[in-house]
Amino acid sequence: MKYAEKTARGGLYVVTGMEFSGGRAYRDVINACIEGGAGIIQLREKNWPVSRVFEIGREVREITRKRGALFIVNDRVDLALALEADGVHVGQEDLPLQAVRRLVGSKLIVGVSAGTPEQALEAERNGADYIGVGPVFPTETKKDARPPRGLEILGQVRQAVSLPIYGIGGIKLHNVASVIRAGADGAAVVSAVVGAADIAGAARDLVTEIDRVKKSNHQTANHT
Ligand code: TZP
Ligand code: MG
Repeated sequence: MKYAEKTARGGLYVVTGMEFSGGRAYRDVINACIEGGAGIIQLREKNWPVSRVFEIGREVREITRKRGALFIVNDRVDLALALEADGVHVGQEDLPLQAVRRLVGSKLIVGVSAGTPEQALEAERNGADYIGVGPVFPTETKKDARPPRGLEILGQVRQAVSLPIYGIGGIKLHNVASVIRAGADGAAVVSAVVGAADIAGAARDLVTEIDRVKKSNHQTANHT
């Protein structure tokens, strides 16, 4: 697949966190996410030794390649390259985007977390491919998360950049519609999918809801 074809365009983006998956095998969790319609899988295991993340990453690479989902590695450019991932995701406290770009060229998708429209704009100017915006709602998953920024931040970032935007933080089936209506192209979730009893079903419900709102946004846009 050429780089140009590998872009993050929105939809459901699942971020891993195996502590939420109740001991289920990584392979089964990833397969179920993709089965349910997740287009992007991010490998994010903050507390594991890199060697273990690498081992699991090889499995995730194999499954995502076979099934046509994008594979993004959190934080670590070296791991992303070593695993032949499709991309890497960096936050404001990771390696700066310009340094990441120098290392990966146009070979990898680079996603950046932004908590303000200014950070999002800077990321766009420096060559990010998509922006993760949050935390939108309160989350138990990221212990060091900043206070929730609410739906307003999505509208502000939407105004500031034209890149695809993914809302993240506390997104569930009952509030995902509001995230898309506020300006996000997609939703990034951990617990709503990885922690669900029926992972594929939870992913499918979120995808259906995202698609439904996008369709109605599109129709509204065409009639104004
Ligand atoms: N970054 C901002 S909030 C968050 C991350 C990784 C965690 C999101 O997890 P959940 O379970 O979807 O609230
Ligand atoms: Mg990070």
